[in-house]
Amino acid sequence: MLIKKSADIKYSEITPKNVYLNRRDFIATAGVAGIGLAAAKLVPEMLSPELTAFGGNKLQFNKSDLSTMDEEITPFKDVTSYNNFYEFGTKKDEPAAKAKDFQTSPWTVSIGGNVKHPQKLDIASLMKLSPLEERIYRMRCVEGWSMVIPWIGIPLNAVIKAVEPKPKANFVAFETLLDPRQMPGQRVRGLSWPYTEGLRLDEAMNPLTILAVGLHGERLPNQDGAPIRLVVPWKYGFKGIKSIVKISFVEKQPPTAWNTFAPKEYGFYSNVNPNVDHPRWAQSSERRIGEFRRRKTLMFNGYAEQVAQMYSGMDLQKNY
Ligand SMILES: Nc1nc2c(c(=O)[nH]1)N[C@H]1C(S)=C(S)[C@@H](COP(=O)(O)O)O[C@H]1N2
Ligand SMILES: [Mo]
Repeated sequence: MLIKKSADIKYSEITPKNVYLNRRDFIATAGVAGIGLAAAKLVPEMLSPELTAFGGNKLQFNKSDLSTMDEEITPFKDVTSYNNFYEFGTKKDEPAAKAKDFQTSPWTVSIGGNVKHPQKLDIASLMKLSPLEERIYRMRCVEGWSMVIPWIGIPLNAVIKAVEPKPKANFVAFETLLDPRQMPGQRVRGLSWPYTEGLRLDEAMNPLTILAVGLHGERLPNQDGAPIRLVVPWKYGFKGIKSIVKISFVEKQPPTAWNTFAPKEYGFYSNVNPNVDHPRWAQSSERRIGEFRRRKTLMFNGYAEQVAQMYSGMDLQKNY
């Protein structure tokens, strides 16, 4: 399947059953915008993606029981204004400012390598692989700050089951879009572009691992990795690669952006671990965005019960 112009995409493709515009919202705003109510009732199926902006970016989703429920959610404002997305600059406020016009539609993710069914999927087809779920997760950046984010997405294992990995698929490699024209950070020296990340197949299959397409009830803002990004809550934030265009199933541990840049500082696994310090700073505590006190960082970011068994027998001082 080739990348189609948005005008060629049928509504059935861009809007699967489990994720469509919140119709009540659409009708309400359509009224305000001066579009007749009768027409609004008839035409949502025929709207172009541009027009759907009237209805906002609301997503329909189920609430997952894998959510972390006992912590205060970080406000939308903070989640969307304090970002790391080096393609749009290295300062925390740059992605929000510089990714404003980033084109995320149409968008295709190619999935291949050692799989029985390689494919190129648009975002809508990817979302159709599984009902959208909200997953509230603690997120911990290697720099020492953390947030609690209500992500919306699908389990990565739904994608993996659909493409059926072959026996040689031991790792999953991810790539961000390479487009220096749109991404000013890719025009300067730093990380090697495109940004890459990787997981072991069992980590990718873990029920906690999701591909996110939204947060706080809405489609992902560009600065948070639109239209689709990885979320692995027991690993440092940089494993959560943004704006993914390629997923490949490979035999050997794939190169990853930060590990290639500074292998002594950022390992392949990068599991949140208060007992393994970064060479230049401790990892034993963190500051939740919006708070001043420091919290103790938890082993596997508090998700040990769900993930620790994947690393039993591994030396986590060596495999940081
Ligand atoms: N493509 C890409 N993905 C990326 C990054 C990046 O610079 N480029 N930064 C990572 C880092 S260091 C973090 S902490 C998280 C931040 O995600 P957020 O801005 O949505 O909180 O994105 C990760 N994903
Ligand atoms: Mo990070």
